[in-house]
Amino acid sequence: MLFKSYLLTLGLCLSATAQTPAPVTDNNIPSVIYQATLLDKDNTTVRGQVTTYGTADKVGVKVHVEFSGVPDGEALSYHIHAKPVPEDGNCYLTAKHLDPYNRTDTPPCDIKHPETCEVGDMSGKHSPVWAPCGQKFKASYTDYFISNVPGDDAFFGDLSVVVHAADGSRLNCGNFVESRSEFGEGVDALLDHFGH
Ligand SMILES: *[C@@H]1O[C@H](CO)[C@@H](O)[C@H](O)[C@H]1NC(C)=O
Ligand SMILES: *[C@@H]1O[C@H](CO)[C@@H](O)[C@H](O)[C@H]1NC(C)=O
Ligand SMILES: [Cu+2]
Repeated sequence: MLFKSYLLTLGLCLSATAQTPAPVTDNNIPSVIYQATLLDKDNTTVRGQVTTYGTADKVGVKVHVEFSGVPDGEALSYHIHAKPVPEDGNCYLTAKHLDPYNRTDTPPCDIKHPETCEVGDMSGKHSPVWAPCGQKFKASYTDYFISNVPGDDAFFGDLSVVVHAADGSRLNCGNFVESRSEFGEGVDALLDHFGH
């Protein structure tokens, strides 16, 4: 205990859990944007995008999520999956979650300890998808464990997003594609441009 308090007074952080924590990504590319757009499918109303932005300090990746057509009264989950969606749009061919540290999805992600969750478990780390009837689900957050650097263990830019019903079935999915920011520096530059 003394040792731990000593470290804390030095401003260091210790994890209290047994699971090996995912490292914070601190070398992300500021100017890169990756966006995944859900497919047009005729057996689900769920549509939308997950857009990611590098930031000037390179620590973590900013994520903006907008999903419409969320079934009334349901809370959906969504993840980054380990393979892209193939040409035929089959969300079941995207393998499991992005999980470079082999944690698996058991036990479930604890939102209070996101560093111990599967890297791809976005709803586990940041809350599930819910919206009042007729409204969109919107969320913006920084994810400290995904990476927009090709070749990094936690790189997601060539992978997919899958949205699931409560029973785990796969409602919709889409692949990330890269778009360079026309303002050069990801979300910070965008916000500066619009005077925020
Ligand atoms: C996770 O499992 C894969 C496949 O078995 C293996 O190649 C990889 O080295 C493992 N990674 C870690 C961090 O244990
Ligand atoms: C939607 O249709 C596809 C292709 O027929 C099927 O694989 C999938 O299970 C369906 N999804 C739902 C939620 O019914
Ligand atoms: Cu999933």
